Amino acid sequence: MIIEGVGRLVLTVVEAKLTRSTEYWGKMDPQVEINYPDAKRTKTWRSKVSTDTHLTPVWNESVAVDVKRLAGYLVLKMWDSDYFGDEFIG
Ligand SMILES: [Ca+2]
Repeated sequence: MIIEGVGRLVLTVVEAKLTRSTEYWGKMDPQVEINYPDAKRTKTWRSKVSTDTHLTPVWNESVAVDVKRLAGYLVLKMWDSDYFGDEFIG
């Protein structure tokens, strides 16, 4: 996590090392979701899907959050992208 400038929190999702696969066959396609409170509602940001990386996904993506409106918790989730609906990893 990098704090940049005044009033902006820049969250950078870099990489992960997963300890299990949720696929029966084939490679995982992990994606990171960040939920953050912005004023009176929760906003959701999702990274791109990391393909062909299986258990060692790499994203190197950032999202900027307005700290003045941030009043609560950041919730990070990871999903495996699937054609018939994404699967929750953790
Ligand atoms: Ca998948």
